[in-house]
Amino acid sequence: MNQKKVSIVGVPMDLGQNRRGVDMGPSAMRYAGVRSRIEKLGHQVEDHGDLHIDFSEKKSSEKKTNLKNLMEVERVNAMLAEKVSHIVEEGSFPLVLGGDHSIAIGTIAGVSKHYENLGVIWIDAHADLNTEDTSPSGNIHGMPLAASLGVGNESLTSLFYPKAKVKPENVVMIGHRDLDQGERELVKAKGIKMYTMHEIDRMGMTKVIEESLTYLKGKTDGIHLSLDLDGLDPTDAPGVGTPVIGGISYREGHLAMEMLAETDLIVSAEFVEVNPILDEKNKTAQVAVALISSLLGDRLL
Ligand code: B3U
Ligand code: MN
Ligand code: MN
Repeated sequence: MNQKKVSIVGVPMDLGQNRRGVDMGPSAMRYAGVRSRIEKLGHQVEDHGDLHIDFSEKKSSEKKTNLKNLMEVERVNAMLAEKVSHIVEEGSFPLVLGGDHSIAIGTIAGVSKHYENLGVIWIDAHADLNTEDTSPSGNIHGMPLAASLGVGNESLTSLFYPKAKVKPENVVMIGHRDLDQGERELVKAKGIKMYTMHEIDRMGMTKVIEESLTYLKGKTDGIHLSLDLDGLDPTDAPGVGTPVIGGISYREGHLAMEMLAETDLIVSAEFVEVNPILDEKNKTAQVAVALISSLLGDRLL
């Protein structure tokens, strides 16, 4: 793999969901050696530290909506978009460490400003395609993909610039096994390409990634990887807020990352939902760091 400049941004956000602890995700991944692992691959790393989250905002007055902590989630995502956009401008690879998945709204907004047709590969147990009308929880971490497609509350869809950030035909979803009814309907209505665990079991991860890249190649000018650690099986990634049995194995995860690395099409990535409080001896952060390393070109030989 070509040597890159990689810029790490930590986003200790936990306001997009109900369980405390995911705010410690960036720390846990740093503790697991994310920087040195990437440097060992020959890349130049700059760690921008963590964005500041105002947790007290939780109790303050909100816009009239059932979206939890909307104002602070919106503020942090706007800051993140700005930061990520700047990193892309500098010719560096943004690597965003979460934090809950609501931060994908900011990451994708920042990257997509520089790409007419940004592709997105979304690896997750959940679809994150809810809106304030379909969400069973009001948790914004269940909505970032919908928001990036321009669907949902305007505060989220118009973040950074007032346009949809990604086109539905430029999205591939992988690893799903927990969908809400509104999400199913949106996948069908928008014709989004989705490889659930069923397809992974039937076709194997190799074919899933090959097909995904063939699907995105040609029509996209760069691909963002958004990886929710709960896409992996809870035996391999137990430290997540909403584990769902029957997920992607450690080996399948690595295979996917290695195949993505071989293409050189990935222009940015985020690894989210690591929750050290629910983890076993930082295992999930270590898995995340190992996957990051594979995505950036790590090979045995
Ligand atoms: N789809 C549900 C549950 C959920 C989404 N993302 C996670 N859980 N991690 C929701 O609340 O939108
Ligand atoms: Mn998610
Ligand atoms: Mn998830």
